[in-house]
Amino acid sequence: MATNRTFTMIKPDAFSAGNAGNILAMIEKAGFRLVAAKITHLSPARAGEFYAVHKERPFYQDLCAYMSSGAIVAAILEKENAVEDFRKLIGATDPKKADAGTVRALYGTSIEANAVHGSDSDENAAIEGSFFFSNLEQF
Ligand code: 3AN
Repeated sequence: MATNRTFTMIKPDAFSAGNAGNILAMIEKAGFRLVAAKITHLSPARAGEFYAVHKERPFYQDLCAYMSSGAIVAAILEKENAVEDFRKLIGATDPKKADAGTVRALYGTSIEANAVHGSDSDENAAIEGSFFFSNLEQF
């Protein structure tokens, strides 16, 4: 995947609250192109695989249970400087600490249920995108 791409998930809290459309609109308004997107549902095992990097953290089990608790949107986004600009758009991990107007400040409800995921590096964006989309050369 090119380095002008990032990967996001609209998490179960935001999806079940009916905020997926508003969040996607915010993302497009900020200049990101939707390259690929799908509504899907992670099993606990798949959530565990996605968050394997956090395996040793105390919140890992809860995070996997939460991320497999309902439907999500998985999407690949394109924009110059995508990874960094998207992290600015979504705000800090803890919605209480996120800047006003960011996605997490608007739609997150807790540090765990923080509405969206955003890749933290170009390398992880590519890995995470491939986790959900197998035929990336078509996009
Ligand atoms: P970010 O998503 O901002 O990159 P990470 O990678 O540190 O944050 O954490 C991954 C996910 O783990 C977060 N999006 C959040 O859902 C959850 N998480 C992070 N820190 C905590 C915490 N202290 N307690 C519960 N869940 C957490």
